[in-house]
Amino acid sequence: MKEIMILFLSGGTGTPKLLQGVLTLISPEEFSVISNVGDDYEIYGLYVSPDLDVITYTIAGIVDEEKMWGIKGDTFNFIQCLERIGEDSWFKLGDKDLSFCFLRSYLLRKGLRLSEACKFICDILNVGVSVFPASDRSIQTRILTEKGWMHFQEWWVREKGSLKVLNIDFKGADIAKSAPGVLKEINCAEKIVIGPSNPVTSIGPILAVKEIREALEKTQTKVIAISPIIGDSPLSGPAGTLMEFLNLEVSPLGVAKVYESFLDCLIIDKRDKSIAKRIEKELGIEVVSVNTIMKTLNDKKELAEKVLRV
Ligand code: FO1
Repeated sequence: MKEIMILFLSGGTGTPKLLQGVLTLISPEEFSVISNVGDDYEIYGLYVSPDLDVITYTIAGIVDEEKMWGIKGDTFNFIQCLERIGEDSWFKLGDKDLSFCFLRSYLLRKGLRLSEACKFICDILNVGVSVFPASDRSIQTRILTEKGWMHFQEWWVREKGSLKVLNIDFKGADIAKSAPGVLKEINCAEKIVIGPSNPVTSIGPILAVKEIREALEKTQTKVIAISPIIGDSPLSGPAGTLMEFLNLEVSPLGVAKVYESFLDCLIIDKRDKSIAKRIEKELGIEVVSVNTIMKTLNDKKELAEKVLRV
């Protein structure tokens, strides 16, 4: 039986870094994670789930901490072979990373659900934390550009995020149900934390699942978010460009607006103290300002301590 239950909603990069800090403070049984699946991408005949993987690899202690995707010390023989035969090789999937993606694809082909395949991989890697995909159904983040609609990975990695965003869609989200266990986690959590991930393409597809958004809006549990935006720029990734497209102010206030209907407290960076009053006044959301830049393990631990204390 779990004692304290903290539920994290996570994309890649920022929230997994925070989880590294959380792991220094509480045991894996005391928290669980719901992952974005909007970035999931079928390439080279494999089902790649970047956010599920970075969460799992981070908790297992094998993530490539410099990139915050892939496995540390991985080799790229497969990608080099593709290059040699003149195939597309822009999505740099490492060999060890590929083996887990292959296993997932194999299990899915055998008829398992994504959440079941995720549990298998977590067990192999001794990940004691319960990690859930937001949904077992495909939710695909797609971006409209002047070259037409493309998958998020094609826009972000292949085109280096350089094409103007004309529209964003979470294909399949309208009919997606939450994966088994997800609603129970939301309803039983003692605290819900939306990590410092991109509010549009990392947390957005999770919230696009109607059941999940409704459960967050209904819960009496305190919902906390950490702003991934400091000043007017994101800590990493395309959050700024995508928030601008949605006419959201690229600031912690813009982040608070995305989560407004269920958010109780927003943690912002101490450099943004001046915006705290606006958020509290305009949205009635409590604001806590601390250092949110996570460069060292100590930074991650200190931020995790503050999050657990709120
Ligand atoms: N990001 C890149 O910028 N370049 C890559 O070649 C790349 C490959 C890749 C392979 C597996 C994986 O799980 C993630 C990978 N990513 C790569 C990261 C990914 O595109 C995004 O950063 C996440 O989807 C955002 O959370």
